[in-house]
Amino acid sequence: YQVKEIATKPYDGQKPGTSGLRKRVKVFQQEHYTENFVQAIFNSIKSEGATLVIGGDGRYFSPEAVHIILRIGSANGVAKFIIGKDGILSTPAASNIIRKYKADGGILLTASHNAGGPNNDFGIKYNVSNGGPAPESVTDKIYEATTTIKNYKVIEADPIDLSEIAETTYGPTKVSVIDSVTDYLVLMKEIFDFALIKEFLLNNSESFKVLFDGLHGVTGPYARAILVEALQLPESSIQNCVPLPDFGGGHPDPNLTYAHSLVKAVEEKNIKFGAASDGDGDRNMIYGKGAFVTPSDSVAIIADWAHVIPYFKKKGGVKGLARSMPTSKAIDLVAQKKGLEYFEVPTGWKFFGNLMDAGRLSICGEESFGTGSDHIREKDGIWAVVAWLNIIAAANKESPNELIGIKELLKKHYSVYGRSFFSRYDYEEVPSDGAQKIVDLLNNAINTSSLASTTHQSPSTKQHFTIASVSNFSYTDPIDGSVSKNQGQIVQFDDGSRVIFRLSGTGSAGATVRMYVERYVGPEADEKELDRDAAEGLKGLIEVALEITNLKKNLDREEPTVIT
Ligand code: VG1
Ligand code: CO
Repeated sequence: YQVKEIATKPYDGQKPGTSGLRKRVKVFQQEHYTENFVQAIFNSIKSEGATLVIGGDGRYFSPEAVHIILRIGSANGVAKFIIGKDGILSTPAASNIIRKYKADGGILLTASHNAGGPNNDFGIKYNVSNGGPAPESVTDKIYEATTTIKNYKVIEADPIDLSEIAETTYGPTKVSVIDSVTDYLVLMKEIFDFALIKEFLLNNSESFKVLFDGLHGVTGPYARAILVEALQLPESSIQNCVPLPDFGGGHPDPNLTYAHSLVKAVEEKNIKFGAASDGDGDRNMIYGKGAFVTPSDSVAIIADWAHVIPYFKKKGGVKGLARSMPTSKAIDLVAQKKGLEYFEVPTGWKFFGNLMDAGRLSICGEESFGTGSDHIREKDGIWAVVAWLNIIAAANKESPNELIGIKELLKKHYSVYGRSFFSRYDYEEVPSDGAQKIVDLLNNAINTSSLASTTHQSPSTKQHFTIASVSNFSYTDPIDGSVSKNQGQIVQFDDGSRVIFRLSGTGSAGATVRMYVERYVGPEADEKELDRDAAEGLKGLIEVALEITNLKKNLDREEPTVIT
C-alpha cells in the first residue's frame, strides 16, 4: 500500500479543552482541519504497531471522521483498529473496550451533551491505555503538534462497511467492527446485583415505575439491553432511545432544563424513578416524582451505600472517594464518617485516572451530572442509574414494610449527614472581555486580600455572609506530581459556604462563565429546613455572589442561560 504525504498548514485553536477538541461541524469540515488534528494525535503517541479503539456518540460527521482516522492511522502504522458498529460506542463503553482488549488507546468522536447536526458541534477526544481521557501532558503534546504540522500521511483503500460486525482490513491494518453493547452489558452484570434489582422491580411493578430517557443520544441501545431485556421492564420504561445524528434537534444534556421530556413524563405519570443520560452516555440525572437528586448528593449517596454493590465487595471494599473542586462537599462527609481517604481534583474526569490506577480511588463524581467508579476510567451514566436501582432494591430489602424511593433515600441521607445545598449558574456565550473582567476582579481580590473579612448582606433574606478568603485552585497530582494551576476561583465564607467561578473548557463559541454555589446545613436542623427547595436555600448566598462580582453588569446578563 502506498503511503501518500499531503501538504497542509497549521490551524489556530486546535487546543483540546476539558474533554477533547470541540468545534462546530463546519469547522471540522474545513479542508485538512480534521486530518491535521488526527495526524497530530498520531505524532504524539506511539502509533507504529498500536491497537486503537474508535467509537463515539454517532453524531453527524462521525462516519466521515472514522474514515479519516482509518486512512491516517493506517498510514502511520497502526496495527489494529477496534471500531463500534456504525462508529458508535458510548464514552463509558469505549473506556471499557480499551481496557478489556488491552488497546493502546482510543479516539472518541463526541461533543458529549453539545447539540449535533450540520450546524452544531463535533468533537474528537483521545483516551490512553487505562481507558481514561489523555492527561494534560499528552493533550499539550497534541496541541503542540497541531501548531507545527506541515503534512499528514494517508493510505487510500476501500472504505469499511461500519454497519457489519466483522473482522476485516483497511489497507495493511486489521479492523474489527464489534457490537457496541455486548461487552458493556457483561461489565454491568459483573458489577451489580441484577437478580436483586429484578426481583424488587417485579414485586413493585405498580408502585415503583421506572422511566429512562436517552434524549436520542448514544445510550438508547444500552438502556434497552439492560432495563428492558435484562431487567425485564416494560417497553414503556424507556423513551427517546433511538440514537439520532442530530439527537432529534434537542440538546442531549440530562438536567432539569434540557431533559424536560423526562421531567414532564415523570411528573405526569407519577413515576418513582426517572433517569436520563447525555449524548455520549457519560452523564446522568436521577429524578423521581417530586425528587431531584443533585449530582453532588448522588455520588455521596452511592458512596454511602457502596457495600450493597457486589463489585465493591469483590474488590475488598471502597478504597477512596473523590470529587471535582466545584462539586459540593457532601461526599467528603461520607468519607470522613467511613474513615476513607478523599480527594478534591480539578474539573474534568482525566484528573481521577491516576488515583484510580494507584488503587486509591473507588467512587467519584462531578457536579456536572458525572458519576462513576474505577470499573472504567470515564464517568458512566448508565452505571449511575443501575447503581441507584441496586441501592433502592437493597434498601427495600432491609426495610420491607415501607416503599423506599429516591425521596426517602435523600431524606435519610440528610438526617445523618446534613445537606449541602448546591446550584450552578451558567452564563453561556458571553463576550470574552466581560468574562475577563470577573476573572481580573477576583484575581485582584486574591492579590490584595481586599474581600477578606468583609461581610455582605442579602437584600431579600437579610442573611449575612462573611468572606473568609478568596483563592485560586491549584492541584498537584499526588501520584505523578504534575501541577494544574488556575482551575477556578473560590470565594470561601466563614460559615463553610462557597461560591466558585470558572470558565468552561468545553464550549465551541464565545466564553461561558460558571458560578457554583454551595451552602451546608447540618443534620441537627429541623426537617423543614433540610427539605427546602435548593433555590430557596441558596437565595441569599446567590445574591451576595452576584453583588461581589458585579456579575450582571460585567456580563451584561440579567439571568443565567441555564441553572442546574
Ligand atoms: C464540563 C463540566 C465538567 C465535565 C466536562 C465534560 O466542563 O463542567 O465537569 O467534566 O464538561 O463533560 P467545562 O469545562 O465546560 O465546565 V462531558 O459529559 O464531556 O463529557
Ligand atoms: Co458527556
